[in-house]
Amino acid sequence: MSYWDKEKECMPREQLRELQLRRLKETVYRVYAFVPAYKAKMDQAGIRPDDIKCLEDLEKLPFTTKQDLRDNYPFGLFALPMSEVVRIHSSSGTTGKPTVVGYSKKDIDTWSELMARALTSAGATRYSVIQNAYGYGLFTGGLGVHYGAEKIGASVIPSSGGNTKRQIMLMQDFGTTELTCTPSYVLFMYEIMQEMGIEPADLKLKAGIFGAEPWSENMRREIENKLKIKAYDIYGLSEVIGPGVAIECACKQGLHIAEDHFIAEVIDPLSEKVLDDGSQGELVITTISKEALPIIRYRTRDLTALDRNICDCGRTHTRMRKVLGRSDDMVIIRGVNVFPSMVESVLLNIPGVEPHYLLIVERKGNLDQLEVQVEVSEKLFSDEVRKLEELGAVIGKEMESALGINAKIRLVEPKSIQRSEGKAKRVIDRRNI
Ligand code: DLL
Repeated sequence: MSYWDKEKECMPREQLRELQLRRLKETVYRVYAFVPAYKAKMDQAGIRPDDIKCLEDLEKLPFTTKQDLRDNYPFGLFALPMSEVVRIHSSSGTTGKPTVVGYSKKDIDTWSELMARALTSAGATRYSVIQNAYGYGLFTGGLGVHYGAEKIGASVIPSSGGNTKRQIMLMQDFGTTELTCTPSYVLFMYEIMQEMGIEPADLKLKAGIFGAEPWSENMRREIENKLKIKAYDIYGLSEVIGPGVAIECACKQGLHIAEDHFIAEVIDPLSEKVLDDGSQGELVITTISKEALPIIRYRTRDLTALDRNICDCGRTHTRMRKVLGRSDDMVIIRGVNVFPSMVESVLLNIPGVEPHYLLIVERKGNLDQLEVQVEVSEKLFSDEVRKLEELGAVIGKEMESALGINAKIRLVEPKSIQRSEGKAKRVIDRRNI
């Protein structure tokens, strides 16, 4: 087992809770004093900073949502003057104004530390050659990973997203040992490798640190088998800091949340009540060390469950289950909640099915219909129609028994579904148009 900062990562829980409480109190005082929008919300809820006396008091504080960030666009939630802000990132968002986040010098240090921990947890060292194919720019993936990789002293290749043939050439020529990108992008890279006649065994690649979008255990198996590497899940979001909020260790039994910097809760998204550990709900995060943009009880919209048991790796930080999906990506088909990752899990258990799929939702009359487009292997596609029909029927049946929904299955030609160099788009919802 390798740790970047064993003292912090394996800190006894009592000590960790003390640290969290101290930092939480400081954060609440700071936002109350310096961010008018937080003061207004707390005043409205009748809470004063002094009311936070123990960690359980966190529940008394109001939630923060993406809407709050939008309402205070661009810098209204910053707790520092712009002269102290050294970096601005932003996430595009599909509708409306982007979400803007800011960092002080210390925030950048914290973030780099967290990314150093994350990369070390996935086995990277100063001898690693890390190819960072997360997009550089306003997206937090590129620069977030970059600073952490430099911090551990690895050799970083800032390849950013795209230009896939060049990515593969770099991997070959520079001897990349760790690859960082989205899970959908690594699968696309694999296809191009095949076209170029390059076998994973020809490469030095040992591990990948994949995140920024949901991916199932079956997808992990697919990536590990195809690329012959270990695939680790990394989680994060711009509003909280970026990548590095949570990372898997070698045990791969959930992602350790960096609890010396964040407090995690899981709530029922409807009643907004805090749920017990182990129950699935929406992840809510409070930052307790951020300076420029502290955020209180941020509703991530990501669905997961928490496990506070100490992990076999020795880390004491709470683990979150692999994210099932974002509530925004959930489609409700005739009353059944369906996440793309659930469909993915079913599909990837069926031989002949490729890990490329798309969910299309339409409303016909008053009825919602789900079509799942699935790519099949080259071999199968050129086979008899009867075989394809049989496969379609098998997928339909598996989907019905696993998810309880009746979907139209459309088998499509290999490589016909659009590939992604960043976050994959898995759902097209035509109901709103
Ligand atoms: O995606 C930060 C990041 C970059 C994470 C690189 C990991 C690696 P945003 O663009 O703000 O930030 O998007 C955050 O992406 O709320 C989740 O819905 C989703 N997400 C991020 N990591 C995972 C993951 C970055 N490992 C949003 N599994 C989050 C599932 C993830 N979903």
